[in-house]
Amino acid sequence: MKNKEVVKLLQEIGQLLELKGENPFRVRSYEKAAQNIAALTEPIEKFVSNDKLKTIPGVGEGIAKKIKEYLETGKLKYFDELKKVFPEGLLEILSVPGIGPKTAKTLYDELKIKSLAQLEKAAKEHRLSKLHRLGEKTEENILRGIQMVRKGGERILLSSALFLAKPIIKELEKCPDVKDINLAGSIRRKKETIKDIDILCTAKKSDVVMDKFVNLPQVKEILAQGETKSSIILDEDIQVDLRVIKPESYGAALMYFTGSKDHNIALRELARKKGYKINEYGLFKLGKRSGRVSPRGKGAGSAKPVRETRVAGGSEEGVYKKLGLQYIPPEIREASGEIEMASRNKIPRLIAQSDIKGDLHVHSRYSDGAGKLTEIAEKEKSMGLEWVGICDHSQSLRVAGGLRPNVVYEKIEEIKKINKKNKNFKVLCGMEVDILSDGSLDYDDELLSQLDLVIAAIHTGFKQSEEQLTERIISAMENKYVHMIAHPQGRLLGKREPYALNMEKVLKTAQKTQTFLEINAYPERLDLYDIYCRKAKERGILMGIGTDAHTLNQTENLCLGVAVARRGWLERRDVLNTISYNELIKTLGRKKRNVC
Ligand code: DGT
Ligand code: CA
Repeated sequence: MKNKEVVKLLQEIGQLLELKGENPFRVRSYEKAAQNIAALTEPIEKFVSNDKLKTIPGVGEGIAKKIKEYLETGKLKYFDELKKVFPEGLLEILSVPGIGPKTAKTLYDELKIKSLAQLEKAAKEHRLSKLHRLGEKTEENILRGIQMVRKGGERILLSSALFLAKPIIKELEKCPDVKDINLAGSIRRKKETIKDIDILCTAKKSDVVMDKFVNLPQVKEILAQGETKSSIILDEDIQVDLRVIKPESYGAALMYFTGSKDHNIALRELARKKGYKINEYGLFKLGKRSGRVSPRGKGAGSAKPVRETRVAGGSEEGVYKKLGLQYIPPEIREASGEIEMASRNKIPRLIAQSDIKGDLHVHSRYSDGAGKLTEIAEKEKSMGLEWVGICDHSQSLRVAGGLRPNVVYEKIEEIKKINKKNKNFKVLCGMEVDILSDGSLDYDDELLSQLDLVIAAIHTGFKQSEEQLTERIISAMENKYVHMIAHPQGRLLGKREPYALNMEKVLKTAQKTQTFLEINAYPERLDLYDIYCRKAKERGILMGIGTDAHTLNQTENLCLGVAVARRGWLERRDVLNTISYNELIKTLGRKKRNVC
């Protein structure tokens, strides 16, 4: 699968074109194509073989041809020619968040900076801050950006990791020797980025499973093949570790390798206080007369062997229970109060995928999405949902096909007709309205009042001060027609830090104005993030999951939103997507009635 390579190629072409001063629409189409390919749930090669490349938004005739050439020959003449115009190393510099083509050019012209290492050196020596236009703050941001690029290279998005892991699990499950199998580590906890994929299983004969594992077609390199652990590198340069565990230890091992490390440390401490020992082999009662003598176990400073008896280990539930704890779902095993809550039986029933009835944020062909309204409705319906909020971009976001007011009215009419025809599925006419630099909205109240769903978002002016950005969001929330703030923190994982916001103020205003906050489930965003979801919940703020889908397949990313919600301890009642269409309409009307 070459999705990652193609994304990088298109992003780099976009950057070089921007540097050349090309038409911004052309630049944007490369960016958009790259973004949409990054979020694909299928290999790009499949789109080529099925002749479906042009169904991906942003991929027109020209880009499709380039992708084909690259996949067929491993090279792209157009890109090679384009690169010749610029110094080598420039692309590396452009990958640093906050360094756009203009800054890169200044750095080259004035300081002869041609590589990441030279850039880092210059920033550390404060040579950047002396340049015209670049202040100390930019210099700090650049240093942070360099770290992000380096870190970003080591970790992959949760969606990509799941995409790579699922077929491996499926293949191994087919092995008749395999009994239990599960993901562990950060991918099981659904962290937003993943370093490596951890898999655990039980098997009658470990060598058969290990053989199958290291011979999977997607394996690029075998790092190790052993009886209990094997490690491979996939074509995408991601490491996968498989451990074969004895059935009596499977639960304990799953807990240990799921982590988090801090959760494990806290559990170990609790176990110790209760007279147990916990490790990846099981939970053992210490000091009893009966039982085995620990092979390694000698009490600290004592010459007497410590006797230990296994009291649990086969299942996670069994281990938690013996420790006097309620079962703790993997997503909240982060040592953030879950153990104490579990000891008091206070772990809530977290929201589940099966609770979801709709998606609040999908783009259609009206702006920069690929699907027609009816196609989106059909797709969502086929996933068992009951409603969808179709929120296209507003007029000032021209590069993303923002809608002029008269077109919004056309969309309203079309949706009315669709809803009339459909009894069991409803489309909400929504818009993702830009919060402009001065905090005003991109449409007037008259138009906003006609919409079923208004989500407001910042797409420009990220470099404003914390005060300005916070004020922009606050003033949007103070508009009685704004239901929800989309991707409130504006980060792009591995590419752009969240913009400077005073989150306490944002949460306080959301609570006061009864504005909802989005959990944007676009793989690169996952924004609002878990810790703020939890804070929002504590304030009684309702959250809404939006996939921000630009293609039909991207609507399947709802599961990522559910993952973030679970990591944020959210329950069904905290999330708008779990209510029926009629309840939703009522809930959306509440702000207008109560607050403003
Ligand atoms: P990652 O791979 O960086 O995305 O995050 P994890 O959490 O998957 O970390 P990884 O793969 O290094 O280790 C998997 C799990 O193994 C981790 O979540 C907890 C457990 N673990 C690893 N090292 C230690 C350790 O030193 N002490 C304890 N108690 N547990 C550990
Ligand atoms: Ca891991």
